[in-house]
Amino acid sequence: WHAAWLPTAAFRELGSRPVLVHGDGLLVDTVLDEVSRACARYGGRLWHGPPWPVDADLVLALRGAGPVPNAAAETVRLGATPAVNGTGDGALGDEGYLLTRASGVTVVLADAPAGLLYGMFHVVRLGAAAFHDDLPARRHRPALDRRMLDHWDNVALHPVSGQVERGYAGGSLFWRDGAARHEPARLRDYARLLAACGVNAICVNNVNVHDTEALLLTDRLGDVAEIAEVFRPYGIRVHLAVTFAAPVVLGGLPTADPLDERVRDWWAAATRRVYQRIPDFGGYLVKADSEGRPGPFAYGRDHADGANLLAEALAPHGGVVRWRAFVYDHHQDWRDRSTDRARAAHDHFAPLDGRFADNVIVQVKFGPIDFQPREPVSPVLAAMPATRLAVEVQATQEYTGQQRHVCYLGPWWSEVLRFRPHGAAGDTIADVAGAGGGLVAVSNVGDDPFWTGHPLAQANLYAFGRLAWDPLLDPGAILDEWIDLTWLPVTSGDPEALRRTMHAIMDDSWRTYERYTAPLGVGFMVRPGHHYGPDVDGYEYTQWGTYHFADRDGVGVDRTRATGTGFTGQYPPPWSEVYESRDRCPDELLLFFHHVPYRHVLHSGRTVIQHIYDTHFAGVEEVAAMRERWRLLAGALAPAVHDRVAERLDEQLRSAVEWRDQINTYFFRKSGVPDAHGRRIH
Ligand code: BDP
Repeated sequence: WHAAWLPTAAFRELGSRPVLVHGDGLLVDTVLDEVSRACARYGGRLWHGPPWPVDADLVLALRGAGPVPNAAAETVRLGATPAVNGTGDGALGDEGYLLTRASGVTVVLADAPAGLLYGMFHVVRLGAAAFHDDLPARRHRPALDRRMLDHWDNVALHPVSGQVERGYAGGSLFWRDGAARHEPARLRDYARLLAACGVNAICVNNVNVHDTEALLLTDRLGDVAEIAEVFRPYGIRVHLAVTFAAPVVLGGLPTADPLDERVRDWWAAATRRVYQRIPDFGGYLVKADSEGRPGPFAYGRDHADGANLLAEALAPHGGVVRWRAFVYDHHQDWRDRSTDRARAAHDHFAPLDGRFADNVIVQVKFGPIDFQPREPVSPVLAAMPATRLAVEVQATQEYTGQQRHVCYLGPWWSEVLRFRPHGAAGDTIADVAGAGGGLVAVSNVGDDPFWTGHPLAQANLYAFGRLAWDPLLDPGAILDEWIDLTWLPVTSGDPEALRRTMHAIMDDSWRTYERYTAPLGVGFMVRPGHHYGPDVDGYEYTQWGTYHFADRDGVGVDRTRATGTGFTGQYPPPWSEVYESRDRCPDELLLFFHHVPYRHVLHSGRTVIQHIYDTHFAGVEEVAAMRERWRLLAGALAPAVHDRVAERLDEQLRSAVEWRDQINTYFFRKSGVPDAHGRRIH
């Protein structure tokens, strides 16, 4: 499997002096393995002491694990002083490290083995810069302790969702046709990639837990233990999605009522068995009372009752239950204007704030609907201060081009993470996630030779890990790291030209995607079922919700308190007021919150209808330009990877044209307003 960031690249920079690794344990063995692979490839010498040679290029040392090499000893003294990091007491935590230069030696110092591993990957990212004497001494710690990827992988091939639900990168890395794949070598490479970008947790099966998958908790636990074995040396804890009905479907009980003694005992016993096999098991992930999954409602109980039941079983072992807030009625009557899918999560969960056990994490999709290319941030994230909340994003590109379109999501996630739901003086979404729940992405990886189907979609996986580690990183800089690690080692052309081209194609690709798809935050104009390509009215008159309300006069969903569904009232000020007001609402979300006439004038000065035409023409032109740029790289990259991207850009252009034409025609016919620039609309 090809062209993914190569965790050994920086070792090219090593000179003739050895690399000293200090410390013991499973994760230190991983560091040793990384360094010896690098030395085998690029030259250099690994030294695992003590005793220590006097000189070295790089020292990776555990503080408090006996005598350390000279340069590290100097750093230990530095590490104790707050001046080094400027912010705190020098504590490095379980995953942090100090990176510095001391007496011409690069030093990584950690208190725990995971810190050493992350520190080593940092050196790799820096490349030559890690060995310059002006390397600043800095302490690094993740902003979010929990950085998780959820795989929506089925063990058995599912008749509707296939091997991987919403998977666009081939089959599952873990499962095939009803059984575990038992391919540890490839899994190890995957674990290595994940650790290299900072991910420390995975869930190995689909949130929609079907019959075969339910058995992972019991009869098939051995398969999960085997996966955990591979991920453990990379500091990654394995989680399992479980069905709330497990006591019935697996335990033979007549009920799964969370308040029933037998049910509680069943979960306690099942969980005990899990920890016997997997002592560092992370916990459970649950989709309950959502899109047909079983849940506590059947017993007249609420989500706190349900989540606390599993929390109680996990607590003695240090596990967490991740309970998803993606709960809405998918059997709505489209004629009933009082139902609003956007409201559902807040309606269900906000009243439960304070009732969840300490080891419950309520996992909230970043937006109120469903991973659209543009949505406001979910108001649930501002409404549950007494609950640990995780923010869920979707790396798999269900609604963002399905890994056939280039759509670099770093800027979008960054915008979400920097959003301040309580206004300028309040916390960011990153702070909310940092308070205990962390960041989660639905994985975009499969058994495709390029890991992610579209080779450029690897950037989303990488950016996810990096933003989960530090949500304030600049997405452009993350892309730069990714280009450096992934592409520069495999190009035969001019590296700077390659870098420029990659940036030109990817930097703004999410906004390009937004331009040629559903306009101004209205969302969901996709083909029903598979969700690829345009179908403006595809969902409009179905049970799944009503999304755009376009008529001859205007378009958009009235979600105001004054005249609409009242959704704006779920936000705290100032956003409740900003979104309520048609004049103050940001352009990009206007149609999410308001139904407006086609000639309504945006802040940009354009009318809504003209905005629709202009952005759709522009979006297609941008894709055509991307395709041209990529062509220029032929010859600089291996044909297999160049062709794969070229093929997908052809499809992206075809699809963008289709989007443009359907959206423009639809709104031209509805509104009767011609394009101000006289362009042809069919
Ligand atoms: C939707 C997907 C569906 C998932 C669901 C979820 O279309 O396949 O099961 O989200 O998050 O976006 O549970």
